[in-house]
This record gives sequence, structure tokens and C-alpha cells, in this order.
Amino acid sequence: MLSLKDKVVFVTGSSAGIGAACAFAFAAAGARLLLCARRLEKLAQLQPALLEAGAAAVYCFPLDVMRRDDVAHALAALPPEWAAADVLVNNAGLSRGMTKLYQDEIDNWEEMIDTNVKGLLYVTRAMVPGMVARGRGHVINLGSTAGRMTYPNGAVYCATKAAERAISEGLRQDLLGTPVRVTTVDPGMVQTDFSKIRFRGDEERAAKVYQGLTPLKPEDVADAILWAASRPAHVNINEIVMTTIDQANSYLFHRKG
Ligand code: 8X3
Repeated sequence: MLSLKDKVVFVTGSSAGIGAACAFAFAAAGARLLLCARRLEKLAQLQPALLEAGAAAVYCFPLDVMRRDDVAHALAALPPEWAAADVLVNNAGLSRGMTKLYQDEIDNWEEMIDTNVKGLLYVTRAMVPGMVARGRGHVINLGSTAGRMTYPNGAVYCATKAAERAISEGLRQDLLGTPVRVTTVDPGMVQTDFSKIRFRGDEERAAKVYQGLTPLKPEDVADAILWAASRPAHVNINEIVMTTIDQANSYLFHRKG
């Protein structure tokens, strides 16, 4: 097992949900946490609890990964002791709307593609050369069962996650011959603000998504990510696909009542 103690672990979109759960999981492993999110104040609120949970150190900065120049500037301006990430968790991502593609708002597509695909690429492009130069590193991308099976009214979100899967596969091929590892972790339904954000604050519609079933918790996904990151250095976990026991695929669920 690879120790994560004092390793620099960079988690994007870490102010809530799976990102925050990853921060706590890596904190418990004694890592040094490099955290970014659009909402710095939310990240800053987590900082004392992360140190309490065992993080060796925490460095937070504001970043919207879809802003290409901001990504370049923010990552180039990191203090040297934080610039050399051992693990990058490309978690930042979102869904907007659930509508037939031919009737959808184009702005929804822009935001999802810019964040889930282009944002992931910008951060990866900035961080991976250093990993190659240092001879160690691990990129863990957040995919989704949605990238493996498209569901009605979700074509563009599903497309962004299919792109993430292709990018993970391509990056793994391009890094062959280096010790840098690439993993995609693809959960199904997870109880986070995902649906609230998708439906722009419509809590009633968001709650219906999880009605009658037990969704995965963010901690379940963080646990899988930590497991992948802590395998011995020669082991590359290529893909993890995980769902609640109440979900079989993108549109087959077991709901009680
Ligand atoms: C989230 C999973 O099925 O709600 O990526 O789109 S799903």
C-alpha cells in the first residue's frame, strides 16, 4: 500500500459533495491538501475540520476550472511547496437541466462542456508535465455511469462524461512509459447537491431523483478514490464503476414504495 502521508493531493471542486468527501478522506490519510473551488469562503470553512481530521496542511484558493486563463495563472502562482502535486483529483463538474436536446438551453451545454471537459483538460495540462518530470503522480478523474450509458434528456451531460472517459483512456496511453497513473472513477447516483444544481435550486424536483432508493454517499466515492490512490506504485486502477445496490445502470432503478 502506498502511503499518502505528507503527499500533496489536489482536489478540484472540493467545497462540497464528492470533492469535500475526498478532502476528508485524504486528510485522514495525513495528506497535504491543495483545494480549489469557485466558493473560497466554503472551502475556508472546511479548513479547521480538515486539519482536525488529520491533514498535514491545507492550502485553499478560488478557481473556476472553466476559465482557462484563471487556471493557468492560479496554478503557475502556487507556492513551490504546493506546486508539486502527487495526486490530482479532477472532481469539479456539474449538470445543468434535463431537457430534450432539441429544446435545451444552449447555455446549459456551454457550462457543462466548459467545466466537465475543458476545465478538466486545462487543469490536467497544467499539472501533468510536473508529474512526468518528477517521476511520480496520479490523475484521478471523476466520470459517471452517465458516460457509459446515455439517458433521455441528458445527452449533453452524458456526452461530457463519455468525453471524460475517452480523455482518461487517452491520457493513460500517452503516459505509458512514465510512472504517472490515470484512473477514472465512475459513480452512478450519489446524494449530493448534483440534482439541486442540475435543476437550479428546485428542491422538490431534486428530491424526487433519490425517492425510494438509497443513493451512494459522497464518502463511498471518496473511499474508492482513496483506495485507488493508495495502491502500490506499479498498480494502475484503470476504471472503477460503482452504483448503489438500488441502481443497475443509467436508467434502471429499484425504488421502494
Ligand atoms: C451522475 C450520475 O446518473 O445522475 O453523474 O447522471 S447520473
